[in-house]
Amino acid sequence: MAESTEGRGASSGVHLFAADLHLDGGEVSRERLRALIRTAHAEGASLHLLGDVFHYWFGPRHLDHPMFHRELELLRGAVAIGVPVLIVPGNRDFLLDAEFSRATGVRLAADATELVVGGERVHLSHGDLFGVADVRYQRMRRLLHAPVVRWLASHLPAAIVGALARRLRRHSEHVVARKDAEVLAPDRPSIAALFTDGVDVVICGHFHQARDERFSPGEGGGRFRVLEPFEDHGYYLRARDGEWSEHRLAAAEEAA
Ligand SMILES: [Mn+2]
Repeated sequence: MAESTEGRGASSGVHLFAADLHLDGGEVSRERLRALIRTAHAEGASLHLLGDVFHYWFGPRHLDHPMFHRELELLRGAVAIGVPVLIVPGNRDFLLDAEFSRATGVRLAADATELVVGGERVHLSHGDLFGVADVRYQRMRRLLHAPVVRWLASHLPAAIVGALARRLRRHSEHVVARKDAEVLAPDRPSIAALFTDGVDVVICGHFHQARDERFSPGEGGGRFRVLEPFEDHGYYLRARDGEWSEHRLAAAEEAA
């Protein structure tokens, strides 16, 4: 099981949030991760990565596979120089587990976690849990999150699990292509319920369509942000003492 970091970590300082890095072993995504870590280090910030950090992750055996060795080295290096890194696993990397944490020093959250930033309660998740209208997906998600799947993933030979992961990915792309936007839209009542419960800000990724919306008082009155996928232009959200700002690493890369 993922190590839970549930509970309200009250934290001061600078926080950077990014989602959907979709690291694929290629240089472009890896260099962008490097730039994000460099930025976090320069700002003395903690880094919160909201899922689909890896385009696919087929369990602890992936640690031995050369595909992500340099990415893992970058994450390990970040933690080693004092950048706290938290990952909330997404639908593509839900098999990230305690072995990954031990190997990298990255903290893992469960499905969702909460953080207090500048006095505000911030709810962090990948976002796939908000796709409740998607009954088939949620059924598949429950199946994939069963302990037996984790057990299998840590005991099957890497080649077999790798082939399974690739097949799953093809399946998921095939299914997503047929879905209409309505089904893929985040479920408002689920988010409003969090606001009603006292959450001030809900941040997620997953939907691949950026959004920044203030809910009405009748819907709990919080702020709902879907982050632009980091993989597009290196987008990240920055919070410092209640001040929020949006950035893109690509602009800095182009200026360099
Ligand atoms: Mn996703």
